[in-house]
Amino acid sequence: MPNAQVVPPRLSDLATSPEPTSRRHFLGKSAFGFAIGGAALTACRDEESEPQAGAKGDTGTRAPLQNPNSRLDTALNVPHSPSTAVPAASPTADVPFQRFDPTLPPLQASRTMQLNWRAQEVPVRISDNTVVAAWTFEGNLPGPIVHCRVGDTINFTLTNEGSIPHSMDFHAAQINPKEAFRSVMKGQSVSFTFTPKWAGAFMYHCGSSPVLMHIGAGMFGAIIVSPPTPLPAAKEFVLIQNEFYLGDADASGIRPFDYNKMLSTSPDFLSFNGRPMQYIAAPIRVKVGDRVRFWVVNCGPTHPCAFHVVGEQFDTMYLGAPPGSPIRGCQTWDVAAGGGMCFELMCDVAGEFPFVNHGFGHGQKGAIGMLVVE
Ligand SMILES: [Cu+2]
Repeated sequence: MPNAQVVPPRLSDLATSPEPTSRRHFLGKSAFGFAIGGAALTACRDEESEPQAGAKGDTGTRAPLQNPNSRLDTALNVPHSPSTAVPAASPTADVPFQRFDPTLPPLQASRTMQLNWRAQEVPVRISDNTVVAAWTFEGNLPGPIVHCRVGDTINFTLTNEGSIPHSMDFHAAQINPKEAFRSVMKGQSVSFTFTPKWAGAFMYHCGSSPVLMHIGAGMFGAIIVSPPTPLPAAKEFVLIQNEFYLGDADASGIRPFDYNKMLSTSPDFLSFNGRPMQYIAAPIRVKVGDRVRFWVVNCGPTHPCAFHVVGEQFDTMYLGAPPGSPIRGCQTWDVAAGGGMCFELMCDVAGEFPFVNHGFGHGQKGAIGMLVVE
């Protein structure tokens, strides 16, 4: 079921889970040698700010949703005041956790796609104890997964409902960025049309200045372009890696994104599809005999993703646009920040197979999930 409600992992629990038979424990103590816990997650736990009891409901006031670094956006040199212009946010208790469905959406029959999206600044729950003040496309982090074909016509319109300038940059487009990817102010829209020329897994993101802040605060996602001739039948999933650089929680328990931390390039958490370790709590499930195709897009904003599936090998990994340039028998491949690649494996062994960023300083901060083959 898409976006089914599940109990998300507490990031802090993963360091201390006492349950000897749980998947968390399996990951924490497994012989694979990538113990969850230890210094990295202890540091995360220490830095996490739990919502203060009573602080979010006693007065009935609603804290403004703001990223202090929004003032750094000078793309259009228009002064703005986040403290008055940003809409009020709900207390964190009102923000539900939703597992991000990794399933690649089916292709639509029409060869023309109309996308009317909104840039919105809204809180997003990334774990049961962390809500972030996200800047989003369509109210979620990542934005919607787009699936189209080479040669399709994509008519795109972005309407800015946020308080500061936003924009859209599709890596699948060949277009004059100065015109199409320009920033628009609150209440304004920008429209453009493009036709993907190459198959592959492509990033999209807000390109407003400073780009680091807009990507880092949640304005990113994936557009998957299938080749003209369909690839072999497979269970297809999209994994979008991102990093979180967070400040301390405000009175309502919402954590802003921290631009100086982004510049430092030492993230608090990473994730696949916007929720650290969500596919440990609710794994991706397939059957023995299934071919699995992972479209991995690394939205960064900074670090690479050394994509690997523990206990498996990729029989095919496409270095360029699928089905061209296949690499056979690959164990791990780096997906650069701003890049995307397509990995395939045959699930002919049953079991629980962790998929990870094998750069484990990042994997242990949340870029890890579980593929269950039944
Ligand atoms: Cu933006």
